[in-house]
Amino acid sequence: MCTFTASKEKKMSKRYTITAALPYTNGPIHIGHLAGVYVPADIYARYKRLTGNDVAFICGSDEHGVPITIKAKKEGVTPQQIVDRYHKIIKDSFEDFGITFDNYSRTSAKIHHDTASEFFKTLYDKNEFVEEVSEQLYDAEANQFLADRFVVGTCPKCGNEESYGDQCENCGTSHNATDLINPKSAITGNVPTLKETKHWFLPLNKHEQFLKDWILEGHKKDWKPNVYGQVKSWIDDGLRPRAVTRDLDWGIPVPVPGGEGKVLYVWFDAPIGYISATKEWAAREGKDWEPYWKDEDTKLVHFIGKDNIVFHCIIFPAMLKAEGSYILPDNVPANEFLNLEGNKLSTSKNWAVWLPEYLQDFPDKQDVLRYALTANAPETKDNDFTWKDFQARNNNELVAIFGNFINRVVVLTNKYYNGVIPTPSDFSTIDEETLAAIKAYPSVIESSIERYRFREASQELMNLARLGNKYLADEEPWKLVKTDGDRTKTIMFVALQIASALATLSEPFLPFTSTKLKNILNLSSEELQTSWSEITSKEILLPANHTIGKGELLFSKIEDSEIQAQLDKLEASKKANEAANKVVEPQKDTITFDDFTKLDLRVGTILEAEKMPKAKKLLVLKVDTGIDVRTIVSGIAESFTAEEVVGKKVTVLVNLAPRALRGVESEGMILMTETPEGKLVFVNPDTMVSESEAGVSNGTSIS
Ligand code: B3M
Ligand code: ZN
Repeated sequence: MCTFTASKEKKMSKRYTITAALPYTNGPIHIGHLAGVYVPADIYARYKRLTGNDVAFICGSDEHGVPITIKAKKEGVTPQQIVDRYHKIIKDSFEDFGITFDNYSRTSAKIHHDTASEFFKTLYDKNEFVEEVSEQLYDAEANQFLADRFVVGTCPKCGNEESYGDQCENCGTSHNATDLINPKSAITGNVPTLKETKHWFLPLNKHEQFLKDWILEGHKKDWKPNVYGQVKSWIDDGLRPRAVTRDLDWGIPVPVPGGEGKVLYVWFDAPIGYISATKEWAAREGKDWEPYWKDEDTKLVHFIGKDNIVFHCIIFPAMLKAEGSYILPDNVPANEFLNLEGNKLSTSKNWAVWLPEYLQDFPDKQDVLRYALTANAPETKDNDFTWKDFQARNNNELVAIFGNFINRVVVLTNKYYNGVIPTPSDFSTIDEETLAAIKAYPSVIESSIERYRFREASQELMNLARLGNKYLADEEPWKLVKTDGDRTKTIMFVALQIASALATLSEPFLPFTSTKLKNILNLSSEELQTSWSEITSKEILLPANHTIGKGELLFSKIEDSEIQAQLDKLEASKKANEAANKVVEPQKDTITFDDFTKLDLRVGTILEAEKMPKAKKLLVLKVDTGIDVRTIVSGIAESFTAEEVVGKKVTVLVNLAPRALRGVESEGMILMTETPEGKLVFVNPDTMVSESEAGVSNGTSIS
């Protein structure tokens, strides 16, 4: 549908290469990814197509890198199995969610390996790398170098104790693994040693002046302050050479002499993935890929999250500049982070709303999530997603404003005129004003989108629906229909023009709704569709005598119970996490086997028991140990009464030195242990399972 409306655009078409960060293929997509990257990128791409531009919207799976190797190790499968699994899950969920990539590729594809290798070789041949043998962190036990996420330590910049080797997720700083304070291997937990190895470095220092001129001078005004600020602080700190190769076995082999057994750093190959995915798409479409990356008239825009800023604004541009034949990004509108119900989103803690699960729970509500995430997008600061807000955005805005307006227009048109749009008579001042207001919306929304303010843009769209509701509420056609047929026709005609504009303007934000609405308004032919710019230029959007379809609800209310079910799911994740992270009292010092054999443990039977006078905790027991009957004073009176212990079989330590308690000599000890809930129980010989059955011994074993 977007293609034929686009063809009607008179405006000069421009070429756009729009990229969205390639997700790591070690888990599904969650709402943080959607809000930060994919929803704004899709709004932008749809809008650019709709306004008649030539768009390549590019993404794909980032299938190299340590996170994937770690996941594979954890599951005992190969990295290829991991990426095959998640590539499919991610790709399918993007499609179901209506993200309109022109190509969703993957970095394990041959075209990508070839493109990245060639890129590396070009820089190598141009002497753009510095080759250096240096000492890198090494885990002797795991027999491997510790690059990137294989090493964890304290961030030299912010003090976060869980920084990765290449980047701190807390402050976003990107560093060399050897910069970490107190590094530890993520594989064995060992303190790494240093070992010499050769790598190729991209001398970022060499590109410092160019980066200063291009970004600090050239993009001060048009780049978002959060992006500009991060880049500036990086450059101000001074740029250093960055290793772009790694001693790992999963990745693209280093294609030059001496590169055997080494691979390209994932952040070297991944952004080249945008180029290979464009090539793959162009080949499929019978197009030439090069103008999309090499023509100065092409506008290149990278949509990313804030943790990717340095790679897209400093390292990748330095690579492109060094190569020499590529254009540079026009803008990198990175978003901040989205939190969930007040806590950081976390894959490992399962604190997330996963897209595949969302699509299962709310199969026809893609637009609701798109809208909730856009209206509350973390554009200038971190933001919080709450299920209550999600519900409110749906019930109070999509249902009560947008849906309600369309429903009233469609129901009344069907009721009064059998669905045939009436011919208006003279327009009143309010009609004229309303029709003029509609014409202003495309440029109002456009201005927000051009500044990457998608929240604002989505609110302007909602304002048009608000305007429609207010118009109907003020003009009250349902009252006038009894007294003034002509006036009613004019009102309904004007209201239908608003509905038609909403059908077009909602497309980038609410694509499923837009399609539904076009169907309801019966806008199947190209003639009847209004393009973005025609909303402003055309006198009339929906002509009289056109017959619209029957009503169909665009949105439906989300009930409290549905929200509660989602909150319960999160609560369950929290509980599971707490259980997994429960701090257990550290065990006592290790004893030797000899120590253990000194214990003489016997099975005994309690023959008599009585409370020790004036002692809360003590019972005085007579125990038959099999060798004798002896007195044992035991501190169990708070857990058991004297009556309930008589007759019990117990485990007795019989060679403990006798000691007097409150004047009674105790000649041994009854073994007790605690359940995980902290309840005291006997180590009961009758119910004891064998060690092999139990997996672990509960602290005593009787030989
Ligand atoms: N895969 C990082 C991420 O998922 C990385 C982006 C690559 S874009 C070239 O956050
Ligand atoms: Zn940090």
